[in-house]
Amino acid sequence: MGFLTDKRALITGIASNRSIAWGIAQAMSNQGARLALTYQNEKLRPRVEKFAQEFNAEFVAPCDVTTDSQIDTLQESVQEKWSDLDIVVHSIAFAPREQLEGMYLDAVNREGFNQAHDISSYSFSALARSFSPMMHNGNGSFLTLTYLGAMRSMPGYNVMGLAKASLEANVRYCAQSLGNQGIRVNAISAGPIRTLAASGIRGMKSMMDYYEKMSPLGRGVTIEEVGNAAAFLCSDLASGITGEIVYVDGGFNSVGFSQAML
Ligand code: NAD
Ligand code: 0WE
Repeated sequence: MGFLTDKRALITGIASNRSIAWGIAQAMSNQGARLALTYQNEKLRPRVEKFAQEFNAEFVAPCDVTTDSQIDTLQESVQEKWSDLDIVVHSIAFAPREQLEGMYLDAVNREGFNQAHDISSYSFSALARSFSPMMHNGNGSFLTLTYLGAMRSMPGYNVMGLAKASLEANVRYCAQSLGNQGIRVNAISAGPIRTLAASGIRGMKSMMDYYEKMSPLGRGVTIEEVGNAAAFLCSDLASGITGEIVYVDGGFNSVGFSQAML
């Protein structure tokens, strides 16, 4: 018997078997959760359908979070299939690629700013508003994924850092909004992991090397480790935790300087 036995979890953001959402789906499934997976577009559909089979997920459904009607349609199909819901995982971020290069002030513009904030932060509120009424049994849980670039400036992360700062505030405001219904809202701030979203980023190799040297654990973190923390945070074991940003980063954020750098 896992600690998520019979919990129904809706998981967004799987694009490959390296996706953080894939690690979360696996960990939740290992703990006995019942899964539903969403895919962003038709290109990703066959892949997500294959993963759904592997995780024994009960259904898959499309959801591009830039469109209100797709969120509404997703809510209707989850309502129809399950009627109750326990867990929603938001593992979605996007900024136009040219925003993630060079100096922040050279890259940022109104459209890039708006798109990053819309997809990476607003969409979390939209899902919280849409799915919280389905969390009937008084211990529902929302989870999103953030990055240290919300708190510290990082070369190239640029407008995504502002969007993640907004997302982290979003976690606290959603926690306030939903607390009286017993619904908890948290985020995991993960260390850098080689996923599609981290591919083709200039300087990623040196950032990962520095991170391995600086973090107390002396290594990177895996999607399995993020998945396990996610499973815990969305379980009744974490019933006292809400509005929180939990770092799963090998301790990198806690360090000023490391022995290995001397
Ligand atoms: P990924 O590329 O596997 O996942 C990103 C997902 O976002 C994809 O599944 C994509 O389909 C989805 N997405 C983008 N735009 C969307 C839209 N309009 N509608 C619906 N879905 C959309 O990469 P990942 O690293 O697993 O990213 C997942 C989350 O983890 C993101 O929020 C990311 O910021 C966060 N994160 C990643 C790292 C890292 O180093 N990889 C570190 C900390 C936090
Ligand atoms: O949140 C992220 C990346 C999110 C992301 C990635 C892409 C690549 C493809 C958002 N939008 C896009 N748009 C694309 O067109 N991470 C935490 C991973 C990441 O991205 C960085 C990092 C790290 C770490 C960008 C610069 C510096 C560090």
